[in-house]
Amino acid sequence: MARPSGPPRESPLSVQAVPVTSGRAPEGLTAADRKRMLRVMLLSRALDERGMTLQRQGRIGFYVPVEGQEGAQVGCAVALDPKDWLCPGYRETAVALSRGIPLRQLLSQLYGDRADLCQGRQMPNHFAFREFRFVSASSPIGTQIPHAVGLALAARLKGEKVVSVAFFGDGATSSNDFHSGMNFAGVYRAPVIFFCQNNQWAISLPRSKQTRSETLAQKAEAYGFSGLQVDGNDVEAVYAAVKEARARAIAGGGPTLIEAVTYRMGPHTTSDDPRRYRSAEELALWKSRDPVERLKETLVREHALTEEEFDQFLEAARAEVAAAIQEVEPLPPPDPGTLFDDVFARRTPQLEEQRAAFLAELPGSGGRKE
Ligand SMILES: Cc1ncc(C[n+]2csc(CCOP(=O)(O)OP(=O)(O)O)c2C)c(N)n1
Ligand SMILES: [Mg+2]
Repeated sequence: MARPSGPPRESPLSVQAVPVTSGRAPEGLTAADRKRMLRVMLLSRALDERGMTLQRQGRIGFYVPVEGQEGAQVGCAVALDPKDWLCPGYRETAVALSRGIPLRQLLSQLYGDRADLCQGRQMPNHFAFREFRFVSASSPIGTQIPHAVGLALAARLKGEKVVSVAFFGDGATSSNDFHSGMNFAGVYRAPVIFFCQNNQWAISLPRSKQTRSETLAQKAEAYGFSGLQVDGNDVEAVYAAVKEARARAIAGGGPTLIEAVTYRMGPHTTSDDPRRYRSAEELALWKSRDPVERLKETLVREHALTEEEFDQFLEAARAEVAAAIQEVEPLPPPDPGTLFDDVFARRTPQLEEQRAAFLAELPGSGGRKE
């Protein structure tokens, strides 16, 4: 396994799984590609800014920020094929944006309005976009891991040259599903990438208390496949690591566990206050390793980007989010009658009966029946 070599390191940021020299993009990534990646990272950050305040203003009920993890998410998503399956958790908004899922659809899900594909039945941030192969986000920790393995095996049986990717956190490596999924994938050499964003915290539980293993990546060894640790705040390093894992999976070489070492700069969700369990110094240290700043600096150093252009990108991202909010916010909530849809392909007589009784109870229905 491509285990990080040498003694335990003081800073996980000294670990690089792939030799990506500063200022030189991995093969196949042009400056224009990296600027596009930067813009998606900024879009995610702009959405975070507004998502947090919309919740505080009572305009949406809940929000899960990505801030700090944009490099890991965008680096991974860009290295994939649009037909690859994505099995996300609740924090994969930048993955969704990278795949090209329209901002309006994400916002409609956050508002739970009539244009929301889930018709307001899911928690905010628990996206599902079938046409983008973005599987319904898992809230129970780790359940998406065996789902990804199953999708990978199904795709192989169908002769599709695709991989599936399970996105999960450091905390999920303690779940039963992580171990059963990893084992099954190892035994069947499933074309799957286990993409673990080690953001140092599982709500208030630090990485140091999650496991005695020196790295999360090394857990792959027990299941007989490759594990590697990559600097998750280096979008180019993540891209290269995922490209390599994908190529191996497609070639029949089996799964890879990638541990992207990163940091959740914001709260776990809008229901959390991280000041109660972590220090300002720790946050400041990781803010100095901000993946957005890092990519910006690289591009500026290469003369591929100017400070003014960066500011324009940020303003454009904020304007795009503001415009999408304006468009989505006036949309009405889902029609209550839709509650009985999507349970079965066709509503059963019992559901029809219940639906009619329910509609008749609605205020202003005047005993409405359909
Ligand atoms: C099976 C299960 N147990 C507990 C929870 C409560 N819970 C929600 S998020 C979370 C922490 C997950 O941490 P991690 O896997 O590191 O992901 P992160 O939130 O840091 O991205 C927990 C324990 C849950 N959702 N599901
Ligand atoms: Mg975590």
